[in-house]
Amino acid sequence: MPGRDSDDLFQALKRTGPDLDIRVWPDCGKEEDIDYIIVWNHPAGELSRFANVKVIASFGAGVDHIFRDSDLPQNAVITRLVDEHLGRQMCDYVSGVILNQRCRLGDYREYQAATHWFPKAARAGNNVCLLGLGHIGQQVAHRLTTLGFTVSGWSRTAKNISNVTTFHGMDNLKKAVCDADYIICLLPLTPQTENILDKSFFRQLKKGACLINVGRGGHLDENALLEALADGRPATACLDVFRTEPLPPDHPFWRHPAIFITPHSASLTDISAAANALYHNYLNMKKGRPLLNPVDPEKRY
Ligand code: OXD
Repeated sequence: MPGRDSDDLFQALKRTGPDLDIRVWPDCGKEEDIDYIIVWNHPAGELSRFANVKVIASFGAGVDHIFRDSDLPQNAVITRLVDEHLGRQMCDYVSGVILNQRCRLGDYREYQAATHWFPKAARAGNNVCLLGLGHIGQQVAHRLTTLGFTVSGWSRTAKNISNVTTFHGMDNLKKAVCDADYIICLLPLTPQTENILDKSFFRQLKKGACLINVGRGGHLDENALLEALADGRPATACLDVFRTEPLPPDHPFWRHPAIFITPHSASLTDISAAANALYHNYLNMKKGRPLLNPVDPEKRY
């Protein structure tokens, strides 16, 4: 996990599994000793030297950072993190953003600065469309229906989720999003979903819609968004993920009045929950039991 302090994870893993022999990259000792690797944004080509690795475990829900590397060990299974904390935080974030917009809290912040007393009705629009109906997407859908929103969702393959109108396949993307007041991208980043939020996508949106991207920066065509905002489809965007992170200081998104930015913080991996899940899967591997949350290398999620 280059650039990231892995000491907290090291300590948490040691507490969870005191018997573990843990090496922290780049001090890995003998490469052939290593059978389980935990990664986040590793340098491409680095994993292929571990000939005995059986599991490559993502230190997060996404695995696109692993597939960026075309030189992965042949027989290793890739796993992703699935835990309640990640889903819960995402539900809080998305519902927070939507309710904030609906109650116009951003406007009132500005009025306050100008000592301006100006009550306005809450913003209309109750339709939310989720792009991506995996584990976290379904949790978010449930939260939003509980809050009284009308929720629809779009995914690659057909899904049946109570209280959610579902669509699937590229041919139905337009139908899924055309009535939405809020569009939330929670898709995995794969060759099929890269740049899915492009010019033609924005043309399908309702005027005044709000885009929330909590998937990956690679889903979004950044120039297309800037043009689309000028046309009001969408009228606002809340972005948590970017092609380059941290977002460079001179990037136009920082100062755009219709863009709200958060620093890839919508849902942060909880160290002790992650250590438990990683150790549990490590034991599964050691005991020859099925691994939890394996990734399909064809689908890449
Ligand atoms: C993740 C993330 O994939 O933090 O878990 O983006």
